[in-house]
Amino acid sequence: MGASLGPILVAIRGAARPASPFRRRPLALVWGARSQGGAGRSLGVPMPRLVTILNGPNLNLLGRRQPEIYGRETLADVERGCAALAEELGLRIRFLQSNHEGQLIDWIHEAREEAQAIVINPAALTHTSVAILDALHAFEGPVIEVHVSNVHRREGFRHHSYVSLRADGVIAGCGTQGYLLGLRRVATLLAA
Ligand code: DHK
Repeated sequence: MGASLGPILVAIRGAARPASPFRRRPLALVWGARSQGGAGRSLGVPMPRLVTILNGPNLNLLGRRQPEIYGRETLADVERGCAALAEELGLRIRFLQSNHEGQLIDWIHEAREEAQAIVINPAALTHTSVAILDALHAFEGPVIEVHVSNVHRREGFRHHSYVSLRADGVIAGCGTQGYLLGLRRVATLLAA
């Protein structure tokens, strides 16, 4: 039994429930670690679903730039809060930030392969990026758009969102709590 076969991924509960737009992929995966010292202990344990949380330009400065608009919580604070809530909800997160549109698109493509849902604050790219919209159209699971500030109470150019054409839900003006609300919504949609 010394051979290390690595994790085994097994799809379970495929088609029994009525069709939901978010059930095109298997509901859950079971992973069995015959290696990694697990000795099969995790066989049969459902692997938590992965939610990719994406942050666009300038959000690395959250908590320091325009705190009167975006608040004083940093992105690291937000990540910690999301990780704690995700655990409570039985989810995993991959939390990412980039100032570069192409990098965000690459991460959306990666999410196609590995994640069951996306929570995205595209920041200023919300209002300009058809490319991010197209990438999100290529993603099959739920997408929740988050804005820390109430974009509708701000300059006119922030009132239009390309991403909203794809998003299953939009949260704006709830501060950084919007990310947590987004995660909760994702959990609901994935369980529906
Ligand atoms: C963040 C930004 O950086 C702005 O460009 C958007 C969004 C709003 C937010 O509220 O999180 O217009």
